[in-house]
Amino acid sequence: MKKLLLKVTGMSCGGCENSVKNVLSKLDSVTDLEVNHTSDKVSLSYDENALEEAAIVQSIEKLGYTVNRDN
Ligand SMILES: [Cu+2]
Repeated sequence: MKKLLLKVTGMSCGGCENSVKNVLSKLDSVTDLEVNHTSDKVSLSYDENALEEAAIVQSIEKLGYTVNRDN
């Protein structure tokens, strides 16, 4: 399992958190999912053999949020 920490900007409330959680929880192998709109943090673990990081990022971006990987 690989751990991934992303800074996601654009989330403004608990509803945004839930949108992100819903989408990511449907992806293959994702576990330990935590989303916090106050700190702009999304953290999760996933199986690199089952899922690519780009797919995770794209799923969040499709919702209209901005993903920064430089943290
Ligand atoms: Cu919101």
